[in-house]
Amino acid sequence: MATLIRNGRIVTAVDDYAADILVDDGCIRTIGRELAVGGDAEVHDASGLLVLPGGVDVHTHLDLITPCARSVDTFGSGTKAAAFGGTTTLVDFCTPVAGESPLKGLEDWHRLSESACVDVGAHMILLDANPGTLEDMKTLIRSEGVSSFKLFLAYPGALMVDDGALFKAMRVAGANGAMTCVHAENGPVIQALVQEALDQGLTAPKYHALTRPAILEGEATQRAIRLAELAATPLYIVHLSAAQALSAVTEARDRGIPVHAETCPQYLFLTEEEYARPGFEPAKYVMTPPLRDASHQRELWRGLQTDDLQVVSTDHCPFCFNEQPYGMQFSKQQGIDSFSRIPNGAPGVETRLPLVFDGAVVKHGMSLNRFVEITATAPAKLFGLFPKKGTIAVGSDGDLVLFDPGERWTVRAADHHSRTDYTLFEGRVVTGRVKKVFVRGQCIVDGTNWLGREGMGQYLRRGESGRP
Ligand code: DUC
Ligand code: ZN
Ligand code: ZN
Repeated sequence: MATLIRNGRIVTAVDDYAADILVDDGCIRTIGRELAVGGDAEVHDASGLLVLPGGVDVHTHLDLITPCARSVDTFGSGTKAAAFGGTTTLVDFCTPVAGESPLKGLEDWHRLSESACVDVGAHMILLDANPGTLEDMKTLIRSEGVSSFKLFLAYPGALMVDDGALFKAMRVAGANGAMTCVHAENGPVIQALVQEALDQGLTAPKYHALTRPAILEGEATQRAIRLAELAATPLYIVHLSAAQALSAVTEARDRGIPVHAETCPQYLFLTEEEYARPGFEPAKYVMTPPLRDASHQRELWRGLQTDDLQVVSTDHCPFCFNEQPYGMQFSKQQGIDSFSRIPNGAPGVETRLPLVFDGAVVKHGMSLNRFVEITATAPAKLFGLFPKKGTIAVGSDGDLVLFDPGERWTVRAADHHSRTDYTLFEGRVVTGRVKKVFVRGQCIVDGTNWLGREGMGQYLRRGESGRP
């Protein structure tokens, strides 16, 4: 069935104009004035609303299973939350079991992701760079549509790789059209600081932040950039939170090195003051990297304006604050006696678009085009999804968001669709609200009504990554 969206103000990363959009068979067929359609088309009036490309969030951890904890959103619940927040494409991190082939990890990820309500692609996390793993990288790029890999410079003994392994993986990625994503923190030094704190009996959640200082994010970011430069590969720094890390990225970009970076709403809107909340409540804000002081925030906003930062994604990695209803495995309460056992991560997939609109466009005067670029177009381009995703153009998927730029509303966890029992932004009043969401022409969100279904999301085989 065809879908016609009438009378909207279409905003892409480069355009801003009034027109109708006709979507047929999942794709945008025609864009024009006063389009005529047959009586069987579904017609939506977008008068007074912005028509945006569906949001693209390239950093989520749905149904993440680790030896200690499991993220609480399934692909069904997490993608439904994403849809209500105007995000119609996710690239989720596939985390293989240590010692197992990444190909086996992807098989398991596919099984879990069958319940997705919006379209999803996968990045692959690499836990080593053994000859077999390096071969698997090529298979993943060529045959599975996985064109990006994440490696950790943090978490020794669990996820961390050494510099040699990172360099080997970078070389394979660079030679085969893939992006290397890096979690940039100096793991061994953090480990020493954590041990020092624990030895002194300092176990409260705030010590999570105090043992992961910004300087160690800056150091690891600088190191990753230098290695990428030598390996001649595009690099993407995930969840950048610190001014020192941003200045390393800026310096490299100024020299023409293909370094890219994302930040996340939590780093743009929240500060380390959250760790002074009473009792165990700061555990809600235990994420990695941790929240920083306001001076970092100012730099991040500058970076978004100047394109030193290209993307705002969420790092949606949700755990419940309370043990119930899902059990301890899904809960922050595991760390009640020690910050070192609090699962790292927070929810955010449902609030990204409105929060960034409010912060960037309403409060920082960012153009609507740049807002679309950092939330949809740039991530789609960098990760091999453009122009199928990330824009409104003839031939692109009919993934569209009708957005009211003037509606003021209050963020409440009780209204959310994630299985998490809290939001980082409880009580925050924002301007700008998602009204309707379409995936490949099908209206799946209409105000507060859910019209989508689990399993309707498609797997996204991605093309070459790393080209802006
Ligand atoms: N890194 C992530 O990307 N997400 C959750 C925790 C972490 O360390
Ligand atoms: Zn990370
Ligand atoms: Zn993450």
